[in-house]
Amino acid sequence: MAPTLPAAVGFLAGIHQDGGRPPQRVFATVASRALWTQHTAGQSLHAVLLHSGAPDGAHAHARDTTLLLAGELYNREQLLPLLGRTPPGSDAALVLALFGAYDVHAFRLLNGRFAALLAAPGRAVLATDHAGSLPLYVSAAPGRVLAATEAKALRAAPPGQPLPGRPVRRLPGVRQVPAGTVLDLGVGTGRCTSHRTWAPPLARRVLPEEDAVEAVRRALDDAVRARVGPDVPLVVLSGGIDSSSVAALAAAHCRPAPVDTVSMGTDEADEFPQARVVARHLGSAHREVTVPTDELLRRLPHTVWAAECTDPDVVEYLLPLTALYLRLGGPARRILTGYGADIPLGGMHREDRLPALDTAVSHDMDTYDGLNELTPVLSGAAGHWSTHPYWDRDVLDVLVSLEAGLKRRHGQDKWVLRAALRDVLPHETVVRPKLGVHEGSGTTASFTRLLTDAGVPAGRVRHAKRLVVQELFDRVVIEGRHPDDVATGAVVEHVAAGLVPR
Ligand code: AMP
Ligand code: PCX
Ligand code: MG
Repeated sequence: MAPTLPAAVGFLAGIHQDGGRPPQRVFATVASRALWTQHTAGQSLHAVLLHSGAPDGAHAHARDTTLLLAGELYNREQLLPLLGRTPPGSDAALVLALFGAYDVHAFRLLNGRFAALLAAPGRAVLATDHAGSLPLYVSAAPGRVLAATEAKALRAAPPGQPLPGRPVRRLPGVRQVPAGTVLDLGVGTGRCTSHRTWAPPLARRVLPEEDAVEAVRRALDDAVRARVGPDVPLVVLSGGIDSSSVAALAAAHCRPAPVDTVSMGTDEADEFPQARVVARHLGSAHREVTVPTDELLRRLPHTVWAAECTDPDVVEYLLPLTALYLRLGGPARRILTGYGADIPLGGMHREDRLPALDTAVSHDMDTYDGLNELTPVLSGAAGHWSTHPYWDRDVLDVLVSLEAGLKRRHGQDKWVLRAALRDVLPHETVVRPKLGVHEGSGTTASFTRLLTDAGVPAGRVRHAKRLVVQELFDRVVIEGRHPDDVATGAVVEHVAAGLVPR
């Protein structure tokens, strides 16, 4: 039986021409670690793989080239015929074989959730999936390249040279490899060439309603099927159209076994009744988890530690999910979410004007990179593996490119998705407008109250949230402290005390 989790869920690796070794092996991801070293053609590769029992599937070797792959591919069947020989067993072997045939352009072929490092004589190739959904960080200087799936693993790296990519707060030598990008580095020279392998569609397609509905249904069904895995997965279910659609399609793929679903609420707010309607309709094995608000707020450091994100809005979206993952317990699970549907569909945009909707979609598709919203480390900090069907490459291509009038239609938001799933969900679920997870769980309200209780004026709450998140980032990423040792309350007090009156 294939394992539930990918062969590896993260790594730290160093390629050195002078016998050096990579620094810090600190990760938020909870997993077993496999260490290995390889010497080829005057350079050494030291790697730490984070895995769940079968690390050999995460690296592949051919002649003098080695590939490390964290994560997984979702279009293996499409790719296998390209190779025409004995099918490579693991995703890493498949990517290495494709690299042999296409070089860096192999990464244009992949639909997956992965970060990859390829070491060849004098050459280090780093690649992210189309969405950068598994973050990848790099630090390089002539003679050495360090790469890791968590920035904190590189926090003590010696100074690096300028590289393309996103700067990381207070880590001057470290860059985040952009989404859908391959960096091709000369290990000896430090010279770097960057190749973009995916970009969000800019054009919009005009389709008859039924064709759009069918395209969405087919793409989403394929994406869910590719992510279900060998065991029954767990779907994090709010009862909104996004996660309910994923749960319905996953349930269909698992039948006759019931799919597992879980809903999260707090002592202040929940959407349990709405989720229950869906769970009952699908016959899922459903669980409700109530996280007390003080525990929720104590998970702020864990959220920043896992996501390595300094955007306060995004941290607010991710906090309730992180708190839920940390409460799940039990063996490692494959978790499916509805996260990300609102970005290509303009679901957070609650008004009728189509130009404003497409402005929101275009803006969000221009700005997602580096936010780490989809990072598997959020669930990885609890030993689980999450995956998000709406950010499947093919689903995203379809959803982004539909003209805005298919997204907002007949007075409904996300109309095309609602229409695509109407035969497998209760009518009330199909038509229900929904709050975001940060609202439905009371997260935004309780974080705001924490700040106002500490004396932050209402008009400065947004600014204060930004400062709190930055300070948490400095404690748990830059200084490398464990989030259990960082008190949200103390950071809030510090920020509140430091706010200069306006
Ligand atoms: P949202 O778009 O705000 O519904 O949140 C993104 C995703 O997070 C949803 O599609 C669900 O998969 C998950 N989620 C949101 N709220 C909850 C909840 N209360 N319990 C469990 N999962 C949730
Ligand atoms: N979401 C959204 C994503 C939030 C917006 N992110 C962005 N613009 N990069 C979703 O699931 O699509 C909620 C809570 O809604 C998180
Ligand atoms: Mg949603």
